[in-house]
Amino acid sequence: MGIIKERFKAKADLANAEIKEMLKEHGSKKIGEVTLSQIYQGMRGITGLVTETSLLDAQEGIRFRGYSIPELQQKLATAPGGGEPLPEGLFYLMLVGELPNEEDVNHITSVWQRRSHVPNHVFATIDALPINTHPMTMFVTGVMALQTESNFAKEYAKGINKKDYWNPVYDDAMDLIARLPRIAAYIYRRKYKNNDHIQPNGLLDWAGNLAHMMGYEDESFKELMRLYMTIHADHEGGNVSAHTTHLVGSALSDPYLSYAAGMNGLAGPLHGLANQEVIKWIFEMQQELGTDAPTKEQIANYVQQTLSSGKVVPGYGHAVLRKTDPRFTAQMEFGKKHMPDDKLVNTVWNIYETVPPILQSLGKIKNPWPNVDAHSGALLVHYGLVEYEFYTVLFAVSRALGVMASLCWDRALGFALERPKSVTTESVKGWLEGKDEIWGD
Ligand code: HAX
Repeated sequence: MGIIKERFKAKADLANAEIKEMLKEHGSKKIGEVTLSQIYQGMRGITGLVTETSLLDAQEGIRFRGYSIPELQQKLATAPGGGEPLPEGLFYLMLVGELPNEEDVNHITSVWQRRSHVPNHVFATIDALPINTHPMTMFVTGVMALQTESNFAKEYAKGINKKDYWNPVYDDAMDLIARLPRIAAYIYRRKYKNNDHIQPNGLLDWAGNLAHMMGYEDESFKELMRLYMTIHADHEGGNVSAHTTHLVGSALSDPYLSYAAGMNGLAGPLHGLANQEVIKWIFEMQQELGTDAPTKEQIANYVQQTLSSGKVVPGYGHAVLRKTDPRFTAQMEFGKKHMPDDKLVNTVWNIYETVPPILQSLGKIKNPWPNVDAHSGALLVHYGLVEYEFYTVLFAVSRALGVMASLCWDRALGFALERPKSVTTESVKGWLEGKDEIWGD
């Protein structure tokens, strides 16, 4: 057994015993109440699942195993001469539950390099799609084609003891993460660079190699990719991509199927696709106003126009957060360090000063502050990555770290098939009239 697999298994065994004990003693304790509004309005605030890898605080933002983003920037290993954390370190932290040392991080880099081979039929499947296919469709199609490689599916077909599910799921998780940069870069080069593909560089770290295969050799772009892959990885368990991966995995669909399902959710404009929508919205604003440096007053008018045409302002608002997203702040800091005079980046900062009071004045928006997607595109455009339809693919590569670490935990802890109760409005009316026998199971 590999060293990281062994450490994970030891941690999971301990956690399993602890949870069993906890449930024996406290299993019948109530954790909250559910209102009628909550079941009609997206289940906001209902505590309904366990995700070990990270926890979101509405005021503070995300913490990965207790560590905030600035703390991770201090504590995780960087590339030689670099300043941003290597996402390999975050993955180790989410999986094992402890901060890795530099050797652990290097070990994951080399494991992922070793496991990164993508079979040819995956590229052939992507090639079969018309060139105007959205990159997220190509990406999920590529992942589905890769499902032929699932260890879990093969072991299940042979007949595996349920105590051992975690083991091939772990291997699938590692293989899948290792292979995603190659698939993402292949799509990028196919769609936007005339099929001029770039071979992986076996000496580079996971995010650095992604940048290289996409054709971006600037060291500060590689640093951006390391930061980007770290901050987009996980946002506790209830968001659409994480929850979907967990839900589909609970049916014992293998990690490839579960991850592909989750990424179909990430491709929605209220979730991960918001990163492309932000840049599209800013480009449209620039075009309409005839300037690449709109004033705050011009921005305010454009925001009002967006709202009055019944659209959302992309990159603003959140279902859980109630403050500026620390993932936005981390990107802002990166912008201040690497490109303080970039016009588009400055426009993003001017939007940040303009939008919140306008959204607040509407009186209905619970969080007028920017989320992660409000900033990412402008940094990418700075380096020439202007093909904004591709942005959600980068998000998806990063999100694999969180959802795959969580899926390992789901199977190691033996989590059950997820199957909440649903009701009809007719049954709700009956319940309101006191006929509670309608709540069958
Ligand atoms: N612009 C305009 N209206 C907004 C808004 C925004 N940015 N954010 C929320 N609202 C509206 C909602 O549409 C809702 O309107 P109705 O009552 O008319 O339906 C009202 O304000 C209350 O919404 P809320 O309770 O504050 O927010 P929700 O939890 O329902 O939704 C969303 C959270 C993120 C979906 C929402 O804020 C939104 O649509 N934002 C823009 C899209 C976006 O940036 N998505 C990315 C979110 C982060 C993420 O997942 N990244 O991957």
